[in-house]
Amino acid sequence: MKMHDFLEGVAAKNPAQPEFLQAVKEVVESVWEIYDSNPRFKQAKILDRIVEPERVIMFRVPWVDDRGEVHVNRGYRIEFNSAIGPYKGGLRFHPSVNLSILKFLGFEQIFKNSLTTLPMGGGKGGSDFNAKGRSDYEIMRFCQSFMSELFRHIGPNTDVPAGDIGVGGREIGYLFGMYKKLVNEFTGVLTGKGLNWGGSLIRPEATGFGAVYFANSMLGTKGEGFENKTVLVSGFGNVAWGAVQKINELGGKVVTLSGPDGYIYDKEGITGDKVEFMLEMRASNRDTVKDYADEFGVDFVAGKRPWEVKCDVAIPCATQNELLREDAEMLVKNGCICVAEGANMPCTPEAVEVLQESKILFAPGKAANAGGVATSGLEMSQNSLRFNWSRDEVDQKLKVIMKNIHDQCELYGSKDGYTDYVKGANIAGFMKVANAMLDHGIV
Ligand code: NDP
Ligand code: 2IT
Repeated sequence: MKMHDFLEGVAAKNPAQPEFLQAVKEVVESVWEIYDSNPRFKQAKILDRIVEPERVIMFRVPWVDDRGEVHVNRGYRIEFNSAIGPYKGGLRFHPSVNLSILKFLGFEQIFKNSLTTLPMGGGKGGSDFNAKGRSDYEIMRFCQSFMSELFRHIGPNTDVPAGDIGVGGREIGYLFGMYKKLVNEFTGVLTGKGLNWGGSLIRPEATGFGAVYFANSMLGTKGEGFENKTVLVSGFGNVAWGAVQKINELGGKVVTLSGPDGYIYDKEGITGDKVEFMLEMRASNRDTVKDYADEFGVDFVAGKRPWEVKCDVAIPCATQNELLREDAEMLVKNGCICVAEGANMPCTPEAVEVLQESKILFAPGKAANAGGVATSGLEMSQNSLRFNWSRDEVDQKLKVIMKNIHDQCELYGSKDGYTDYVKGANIAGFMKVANAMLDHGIV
């Protein structure tokens, strides 16, 4: 079979799932040559099986708001692949959530988790719940209702959810409380937990830290580092917050953040109290980054993304498809030398093409943002050991994992002096899962 025919088949089977098909196409293009030349993979139809989730769960989430009105949201859990470990991946609460977005995220998670070297399968879940303007009690009641169905599908050795957009420490707390009540067990069934009840040090910062460690390794291949670099960050959530801290620590200067309302430009750099203010913005449920401009008297550009600002490095940390072809062209024109995806699939395929053709350093999310789930894996290890590692121990392990992922990308993606991190990450992630699937027979 030709690759084109295979992709046509997946598209015909999954109509109206553009994000999922986008993610599948990228992986299949990277691994096709290896797949096609391996009779064992083909005979076992590994690719046909890997693009089909093992299980998709969809459920009703009814809840009552503070005024007594009843709302009904839709809940999901995609249990995509358990070849190398229990399903593992975040929960996203955002009004844009649908089956296509969660299947894309679950699919990416398979290869990302494989790259971490830890025993975790791939999964993702969430709901189209909109937290904007909601009170803490409303968020709590929603989380409780969501878990009152999800609990029967998950478990510390079955499926271990965590946070993603709209799900941070507060939401994980409400979800965990309900799980514990229903199952009557205290286990590490969720990651991103509070430090007093099984959480790991560094987990809140881990995705952003990991992305910056990864970008630092990329820069290192050119004899560069973050020192005195001007950096664009998008988003203002969990990942952006961790990235800003680590860039500051390594001597870089972050000059932008963004939200659904536009972006802020802070030419002095986002440091000190301004970094802490990001947490307030995220917790306010107001969903506007303009609050930062109002608080600190910096520029706010309504309705735009930050990619027009001159920079050395860009780390998109908001959401999928937020950096388009014309943005990539602008970055290259302005002298940007490195783009590392903190979010999942923030760059469109056209943007990736521009960046790679310009031979600037580009890393896909499944490699660059794997530090979050890797540290979730470390949280699971600590829970199993019934022990807590120090901040430094976790950070050291995270550094080693990110370095290892960088090495794997180089191993499988380097050719003629240029590293194609997309190809490298996809092949390295795929091989381990595909071989495990072969070992398990046709199941
Ligand atoms: P948060 O909810 O903490 O922050 C998300 C940020 O992105 C907010 O600024 C949010 O604004 C913005 N955003 C979300 N959707 C949109 C949209 N449709 N248009 C514009 N802005 C949007 O989430 P995280 O920081 O956890 O996640 C950010 C990205 O990183 C996501 O792609 C996620 O999948 C990825 N990621 C997260 C990991 C984690 O451990 N948390 C690990 C690896 C990757 P708003 O709230 O207004 O939508
Ligand atoms: O996209 C991701 O890797 C996450 N949202 C983190 C998943 C996890 O299980 O920690």
